[in-house]
Amino acid sequence: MSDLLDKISNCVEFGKINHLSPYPPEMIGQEGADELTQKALEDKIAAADILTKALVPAMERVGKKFRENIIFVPQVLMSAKAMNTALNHLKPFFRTGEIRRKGTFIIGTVAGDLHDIGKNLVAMMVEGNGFEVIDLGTDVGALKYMDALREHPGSSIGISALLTTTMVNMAGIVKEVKRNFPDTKVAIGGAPVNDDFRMKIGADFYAPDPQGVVEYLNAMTR
Ligand code: B1M
Repeated sequence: MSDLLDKISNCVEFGKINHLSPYPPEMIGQEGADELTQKALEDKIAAADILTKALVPAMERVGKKFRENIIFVPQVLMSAKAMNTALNHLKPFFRTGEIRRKGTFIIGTVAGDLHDIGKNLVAMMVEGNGFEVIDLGTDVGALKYMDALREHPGSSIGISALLTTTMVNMAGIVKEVKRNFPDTKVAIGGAPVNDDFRMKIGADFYAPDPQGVVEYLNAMTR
């Protein structure tokens, strides 16, 4: 069993989606996350084990390598694709409750801002670490966050900004969220923001990279 889980984990870490996928070149012709996850389920390996012993540790390794500049955005995207392919096989088990998410994370790019590459990376890494992710997209204001929080009570939220002209819009979102849902934890990130700004607007956490968000959310679920 652990051999199959190790193989799935490797496929996610190195971005091997399926048998036909030409990436990574050194794994050409090998089975990918798609076939191996299917095989694991047919071998009666618990879906929860596939998630917690193969996918989550793989995405953790990806997050750390990205943080240390060992890998870059394209490799993270391939890993996320492989992870999503595997997750598709696990979806029925989430629906039946056989496997549970660690929590729900609502993320968006702040109002006025259309940059979404960093936000998408954060969303993928958080999902790959076992959380449900509600991605509100770009140009997201306080109202959308409120609606999402009403629909998914108890969630944490994340706000991304890439412009010095839009980062200031985070303040209004944090204020409204804290006024209406005082227990909601708010994480912020993106190139122009830092921890000083986080303190100024009353958000709970600043992360410079996706792995930081994952570590924060994990710490809160313990
Ligand atoms: Co724009 N842009 N752009 N742009 N763009 C920047 C950000 C800019 C720095 C370029 C420059 O001038 N050198 C500059 C901002 C300057 C400033 O504010 N100080 C800029 C500008 C000015 C603009 C426009 C105003 C240009 C114009 O129209 N005159 C315009 C604004 C449009 C709008 O949003 N309203 C604009 C438009 C665009 C495109 C649409 C063309 C495109 C966006 C495409 C897209 O996202 N789908 C674009 C791009 C691609 C960039 C650059 C080149 C790359 C941004 C990016 O994706 N980086 C950027 C210059 C640069 O960075 N070299 C630039 C890769 C990404 C992985 O990094 O998003 O930082 P990043 O995310 C990181 C971390 O920040 C962190 O994790 C990620 C991974 O490490 N992170 C979080 C991000 N969100 C997080 C949230 C968290 C935690 C961590 O917790 C919740």
